[in-house]
Amino acid sequence: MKITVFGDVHYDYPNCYRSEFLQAITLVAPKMDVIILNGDFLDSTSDYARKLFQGFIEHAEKENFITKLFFVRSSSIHDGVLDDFWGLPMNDYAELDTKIGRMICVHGNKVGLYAIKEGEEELAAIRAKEGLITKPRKWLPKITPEHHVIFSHLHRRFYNERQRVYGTGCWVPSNNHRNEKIIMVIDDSDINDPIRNIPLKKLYRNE
Ligand SMILES: [Mn+2]
Repeated sequence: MKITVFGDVHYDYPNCYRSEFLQAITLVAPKMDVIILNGDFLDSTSDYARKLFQGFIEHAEKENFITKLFFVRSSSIHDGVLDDFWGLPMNDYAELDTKIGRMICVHGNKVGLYAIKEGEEELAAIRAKEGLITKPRKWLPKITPEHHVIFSHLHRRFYNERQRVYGTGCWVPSNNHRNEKIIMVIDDSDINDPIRNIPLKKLYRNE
């Protein structure tokens, strides 16, 4: 199974790398079985956000990847418009059963993930996963240490294979460019390197 995860797109935000995001998702979609949009897909609940979202859905229909999409909701502040599109598959998390183990995609705000200090985002995410294991949430499946947990929300890209904790980066400006325009691709048939963060530039080179 091939899965791609995009986090914190903030599609209607003025400085969103919107055309690059559209290029990235359109380029990877044909090779993917599932495309997870891991929360904060939108930035506001304005009419403009609704209109842009409608345009994105029409693009996904035209490019034949609409049936691959799954939306993970963050908050009503950012993802409130999604409620108007209740026909699309969406939930507060996505759980996937893969050959490399179970995988949970969730937006960090839902599970109390906040980085207090710059540079401690990965550690905060590891702690958040531990918190889910020791204090299971009613609305989430029971999380075990074996789960791969993919967080968005911090707008930081990180990858901790040992702890099975990952951060997705963002599609809006960040104080460090390495967090921007990241495509997370999971290929559970690739035993050596099943989870990769591919920067947009590299994606173009591989084509
Ligand atoms: Mn965000």
